[in-house]
Amino acid sequence: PADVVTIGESMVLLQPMNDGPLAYAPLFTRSIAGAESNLAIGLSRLGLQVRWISRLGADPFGDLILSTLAGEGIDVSLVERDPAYPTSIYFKEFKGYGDPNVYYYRKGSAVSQWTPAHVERRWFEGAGHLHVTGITPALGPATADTVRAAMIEAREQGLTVSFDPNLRRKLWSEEKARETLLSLIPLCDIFMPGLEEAEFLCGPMTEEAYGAHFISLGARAVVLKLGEEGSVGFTSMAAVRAQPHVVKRVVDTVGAGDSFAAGFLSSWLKNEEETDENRLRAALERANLMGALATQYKGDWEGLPKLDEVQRLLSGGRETTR
Ligand code: KDG
Repeated sequence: PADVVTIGESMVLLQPMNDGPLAYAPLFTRSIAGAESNLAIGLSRLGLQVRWISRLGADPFGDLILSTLAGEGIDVSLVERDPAYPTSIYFKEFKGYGDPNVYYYRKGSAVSQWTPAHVERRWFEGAGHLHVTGITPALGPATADTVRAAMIEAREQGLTVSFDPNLRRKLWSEEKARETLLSLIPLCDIFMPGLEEAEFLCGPMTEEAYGAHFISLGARAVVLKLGEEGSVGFTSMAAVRAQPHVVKRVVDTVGAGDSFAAGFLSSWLKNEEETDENRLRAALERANLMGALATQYKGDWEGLPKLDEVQRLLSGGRETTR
């Protein structure tokens, strides 16, 4: 049985070997990426059982994604292959400063064809929690309704649900994004936006006001990611601020939010008997560490830690390196 089910699209990722304009990049490394599978890898490395639900083309890149995720111990047995539509790809462009640019080639992908009719009871069977992001709703004409149907079905089966808005402006208009993302909040238990995403959704407010607002929309817990400032979490009973885990240099920010979410959920889901305050504190501390560690390598998930490393870093223990 799965602790966590997650639903979304993964792509083959081509990263230039050197920084600079993509147009002049002759050499690439090839990997895979996708917000939900990044989270799945993070959770699996932390010892949780994870099922990844998706669609892939019946093509070699689909094979690569499946075998990579299976190699990370993730249950991919319910992933569909569609011979009529391809597996997506995306490129990063490192400028030598700031966040990398990304270029998507994912219109008309196998996932873009998802409709609510694809949602199956067995996706959620035996599982305790569903994680979705705001990327999937942007991918095709009926993918927002598919995510909505999945959230409803999961809740009917007794799962809790987390939702990371993961705003991707390159995928849809601001109006559509705002309307759709706001409409999904009442279907989640844990809402995890970044500060800029919260502002995009509701306009400028204090952190406390964002917490109260998203709770009034139906979320039980709200987690605000503050980047280099750490994070804050809110429930109706508690408000907790967690200091950032400071790193010397940031190599690649892409994937940090997914790693943060994996850190948060891996702790939150295992600490049900704790008070809201203790539960939030432990989950935010682990989330901050995981988010920071994800920025230390190029690639969206390769640098994610295993459980013993996380425990050692959180307890201040020393590493035996040789
Ligand atoms: O959060 C990281 C993801 O954005 C990245 O891995 C690729 O899923 C992806 C996307 O749609 O940007």
